[in-house]
Amino acid sequence: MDKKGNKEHNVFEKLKEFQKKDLTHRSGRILGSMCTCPHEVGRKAYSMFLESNLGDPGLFKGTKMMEDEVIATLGTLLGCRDVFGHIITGGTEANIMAMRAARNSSKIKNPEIIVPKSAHFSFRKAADILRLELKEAELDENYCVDINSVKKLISADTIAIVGVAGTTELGKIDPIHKLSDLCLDNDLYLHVDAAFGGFVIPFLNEIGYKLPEFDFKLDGVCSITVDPHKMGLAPIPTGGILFREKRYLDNMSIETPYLTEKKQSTIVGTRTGAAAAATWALMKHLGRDGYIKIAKRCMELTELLFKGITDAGFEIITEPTLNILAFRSNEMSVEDIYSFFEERGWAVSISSYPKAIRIVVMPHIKLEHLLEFLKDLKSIKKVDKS
Ligand code: 0PR
Repeated sequence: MDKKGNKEHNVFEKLKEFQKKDLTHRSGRILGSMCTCPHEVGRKAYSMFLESNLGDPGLFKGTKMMEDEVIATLGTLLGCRDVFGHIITGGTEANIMAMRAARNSSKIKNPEIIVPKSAHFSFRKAADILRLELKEAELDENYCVDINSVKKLISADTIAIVGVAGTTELGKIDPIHKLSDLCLDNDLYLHVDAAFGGFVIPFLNEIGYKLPEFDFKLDGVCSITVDPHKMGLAPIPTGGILFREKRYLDNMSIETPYLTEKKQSTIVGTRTGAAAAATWALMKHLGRDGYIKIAKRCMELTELLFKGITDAGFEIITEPTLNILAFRSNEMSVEDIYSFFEERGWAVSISSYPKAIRIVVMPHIKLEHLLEFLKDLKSIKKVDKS
């Protein structure tokens, strides 16, 4: 640190230099991310509550009221108003909390969890931190978890099963109703990772998409991850964890002797209230209609991209269920396609099962961006042959 401070103006000039090196969502060049431009209303609400700490909620009673309202609204959206939970940093923390709740609610000595092969890597972190044995279930031909594979993995040490509603790489929805029945029959904890899908599936279903049930309407579902900082348009870091029963939070609560709350169940201690405020403001401002419009537009653009990629002669891995799609070519390696786009300033990503170029059509992506992308895609083959 400099001994003497610098003029604010000079500091901000330096900040701008750093910022210039970053990509922006607004440019439409980020095609492989689940983040997006935070909505203006979320930004404003976030900056209003910068000093609010939900780690000591007695000091910030208004913010705590907002968090409670946000949890109830998310619960209602996901099939049960009377849920218990918190607004936290994101899907990783939510998944770790869910696995911790499941572990602390069981008496098994060497606990195991079963997750689909498609599960986000945050479950590996959870398994590592919580010393859980992680077993991976196979996928079916539609890249959803194979229920028979899950059944085969159940042992006397299984404490929880995970299903995903909106897989990270392909946007698929596991057969949660089957997992729910299985968990009810075997008295097992079922966690649904809807970090991505939680802010899309309910809205698409309202306009007739007929996507499968995945939420608390299914009796076996014990907890759900739902991230406002993905399709909810909230600023980073804003995640959500919902539990059907309060005992799951109680089973992992730690006494907090000198705070305004007596017990704390979250992993993070000091945690921003701004995330709860931003989510509260966004849900109030956009309403269900606003989110329906956003989800519908993303799906329409995904369908347009799907058609464009197919017409350009590339192979789509699977028809998109949500606003994520992946493709490959039988003439060119995925790495070469990736480099081709990278050289032209596009940030796509690579999915792993199977290896393919993955695109997430987030709300910051406009028609013009996709048309430009498709133009570049069509030129690949010419470049490849020359
Ligand atoms: N669960 C699912 C289904 C996810 O897709 C993700 C993240 C998580 C949990 C973890 O959420 P947090 O990252 O909020 O802890 N999915 C994205 C991914 O790994 C996150 C991401 C976002 C990655 C933007 C890159 C990026 O540029 O692909």
